[in-house]
Amino acid sequence: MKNFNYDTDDLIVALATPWAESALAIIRTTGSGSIEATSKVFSGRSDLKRAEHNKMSYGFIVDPAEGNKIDEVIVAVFRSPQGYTGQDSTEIYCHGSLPGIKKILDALKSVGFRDASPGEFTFRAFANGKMDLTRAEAVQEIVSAKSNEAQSLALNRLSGGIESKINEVKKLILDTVSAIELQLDYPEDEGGLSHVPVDDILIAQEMIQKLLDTYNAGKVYKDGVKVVLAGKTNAGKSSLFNLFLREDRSIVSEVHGTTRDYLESWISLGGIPIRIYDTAGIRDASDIVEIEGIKRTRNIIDNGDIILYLVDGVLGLQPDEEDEFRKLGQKSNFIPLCSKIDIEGVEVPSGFLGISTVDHTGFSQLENKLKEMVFKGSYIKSGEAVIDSERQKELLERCLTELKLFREGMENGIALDLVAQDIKEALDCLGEITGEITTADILENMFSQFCVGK
Ligand SMILES: Nc1nc2c(ncn2[C@@H]2O[C@H](COP(=O)(O)OP(=O)(O)OP(=O)(O)O)[C@@H](O)[C@H]2O)c(=O)[nH]1
Ligand SMILES: [Mg+2]
Repeated sequence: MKNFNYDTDDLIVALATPWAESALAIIRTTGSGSIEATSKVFSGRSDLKRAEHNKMSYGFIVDPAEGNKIDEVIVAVFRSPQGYTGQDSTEIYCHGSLPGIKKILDALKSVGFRDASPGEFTFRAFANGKMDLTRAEAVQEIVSAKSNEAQSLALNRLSGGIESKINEVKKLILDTVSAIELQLDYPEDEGGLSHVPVDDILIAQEMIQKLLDTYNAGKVYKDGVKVVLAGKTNAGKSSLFNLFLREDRSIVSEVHGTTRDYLESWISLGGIPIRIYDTAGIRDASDIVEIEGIKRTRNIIDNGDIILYLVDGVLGLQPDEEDEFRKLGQKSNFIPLCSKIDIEGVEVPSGFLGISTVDHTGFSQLENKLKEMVFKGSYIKSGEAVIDSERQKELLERCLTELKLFREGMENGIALDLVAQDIKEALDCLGEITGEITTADILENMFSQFCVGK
């Protein structure tokens, strides 16, 4: 941990709320001596230096040199080893004025604070043993969650859902490791290898596999699903895009080629964050702007998770789109839609889902079909520990491989000191997940993705 360039002893400060005009803003500080340092820029009825843990003090932030008032504030004090980081910390609740925030930050920097790097507060919490790595990862996930469900799943991880599952597995493996070590130390002991609880390893493997099975669903909640609206010009893509968003976001008109670039937006469908794209209608274009728009559209379609292909219900499938339609139809994540079915005489061809953006016919069926496709039947039960971090997934897979090697080794009568190596490596993988074993690179990579102030 020494090479990791986040110092854990100095005084850091950051704005924890967005850098924007608002009713209130929160500036947080941490580091040993941060309460004393904050008190140098605070003037109130009571002495901040003597404030108890978890207590609020009303007063003013003042310029430490001149003593001029900068803002009227409330300061919360958190004393080591309590509080988020485990170090002395303060939180300043001030007015959300940009010049005011800047003056407070400058005043704090003049008394010894420096700007915090991304994730530095959480890193200190981890370094001081306030949380393991799975919880630290969950902190950022909770901040960036894009749907109710994603937020709840992250909250479960933050409360230690993954950590406790990993610890259960770890306990099973540890029991086996101890039995092996005993056997290695006293090989003459009666009972021999029968003392090694190999069946526990089978249970551990099953538990890890169960956790791994939650990865895809977890990833869906975290990263969302890319849904692309595609089709010829005037098919009704932008109208449907607006219906999903429930706002007039994309321009709709009877002019062919209205949408020339793609638009994207986030929506939540039954808790699943969906990134939905409206695209330029596909046709033989001569205008260079439209040609570029269609090129981008094809790129978006190639990278989409689910394609909703609209065929104009009035015109039916056109000869010049048949190839495109057939090609896309080979993808498993393709939903053909027949638009404008409110218009008299429009008939929905077989295999198509009819939809109208005027009277919303077919819209809830479309939503259900999308949900079905996203989960392929594997819904997550609420309260279940779900992994969505690539890092955790890779480590669990490695752990599983090592356990398999260990069991094969035992079955094939490989020397005990050799199979012991496999099982210890499996244990190390679990240690890396929770952060007991870790390298500077892993930490740097993880915490640098955090927001400043977290
Ligand atoms: N009656 C009816 N008209 C629709 C429906 N959906 C779209 N329209 C009309 O069809 C025309 C084209 O709609 P858009 O949503 O702009 O079509 P688009 O596919 O985005 O077209 P481009 O941007 O040109 O590719 C507009 O005049 C819409 O009002 C529908 O469900 N029913
Ligand atoms: Mg459009």
